[in-house]
Amino acid sequence: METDAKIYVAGHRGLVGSAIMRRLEAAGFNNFVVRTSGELDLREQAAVRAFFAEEKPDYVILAAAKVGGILANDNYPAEFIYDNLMMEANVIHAAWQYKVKKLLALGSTCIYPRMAPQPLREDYLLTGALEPTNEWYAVAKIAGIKLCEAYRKQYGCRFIAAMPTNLYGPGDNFDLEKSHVLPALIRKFHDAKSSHQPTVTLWGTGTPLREFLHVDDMADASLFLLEHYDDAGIVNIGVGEDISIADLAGLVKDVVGYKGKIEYDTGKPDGTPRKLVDVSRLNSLGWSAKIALRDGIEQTYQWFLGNQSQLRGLA
Ligand code: GFB
Repeated sequence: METDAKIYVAGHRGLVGSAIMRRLEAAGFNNFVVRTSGELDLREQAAVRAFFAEEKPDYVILAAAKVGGILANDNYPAEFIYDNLMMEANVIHAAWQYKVKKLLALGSTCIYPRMAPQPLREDYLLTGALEPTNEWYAVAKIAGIKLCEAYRKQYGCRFIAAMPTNLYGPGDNFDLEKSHVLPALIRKFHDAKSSHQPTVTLWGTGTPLREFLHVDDMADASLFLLEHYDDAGIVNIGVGEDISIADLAGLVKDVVGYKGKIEYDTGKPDGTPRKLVDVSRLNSLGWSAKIALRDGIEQTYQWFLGNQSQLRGLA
């Protein structure tokens, strides 16, 4: 990729998009085109086409999405399927129409069947029933994968799709109802420590296992794939190991320095028991994650402390 190539990062202010902007700038890229969701609603087909006609980007990274944790997915199914379907269809179609050189679409490991064998290999896609709490988001993300494959098959588009595991890091959403588990744990333990609360309540049973990839590793993998991968098959992005929610809570509690007790609201859903991805395809291409979980949590907590005024999701 030429350093002066025009790169459109859709979702440039989100958790992943902002990390990708940092990584591309660090690599010397200097020609970006970005739009906030207020400036360009990616659900509006005409607006997306007009944007592509005007800007004609060389590369597109589709990091814009309607995202959220297990409760948000369960409570807002129509928004999760409609918004994500419309954004993907509009951006991918316009990328073909305006001859984008390469496009990277980002999905999620929730696309895999709830009870698929672990670790999850890319070829397990569509081999079984989805996890009920996020099947709407998953179907939308699977559609994004199929859009990339179809435009490659029919038009020869160099559109690739990557499936990251659960992500965390600076720029995350800390809203306690809509966020993912790791930022929720940071906020809950921090608030309980600051206000001397004796207990912190977490959701579910604490027994599910989750894999966590720092968003800076995700951004590095995204640039790696843009430069070195050009095929129809999806590529998992992960660290290759997972941790129980209970053990993760213990880790975050220790990093934050909270001394109280943890209890579980089993009225809240656990979601899929496990979703550890097989990262051998990406590793064989020459990339592997570098940021250890405890280091990543410590770095994220320091960022959380230093950015209280601009945190997303703090009421
Ligand atoms: O991160 P999370 O919301 O989403 O939940 P998923 C992970 C696990 O943490 C679940 C538990 O078992 C939750 O019950 N958990 C415990 C909590 N306490 C909390 C809490 O305070 N907040 C949250 N959010 N969880 C998402 C999908 O699934 O994974 C999305 O719904 C997306 O579509 C994302 O794919 C990556 O990992 O279960």
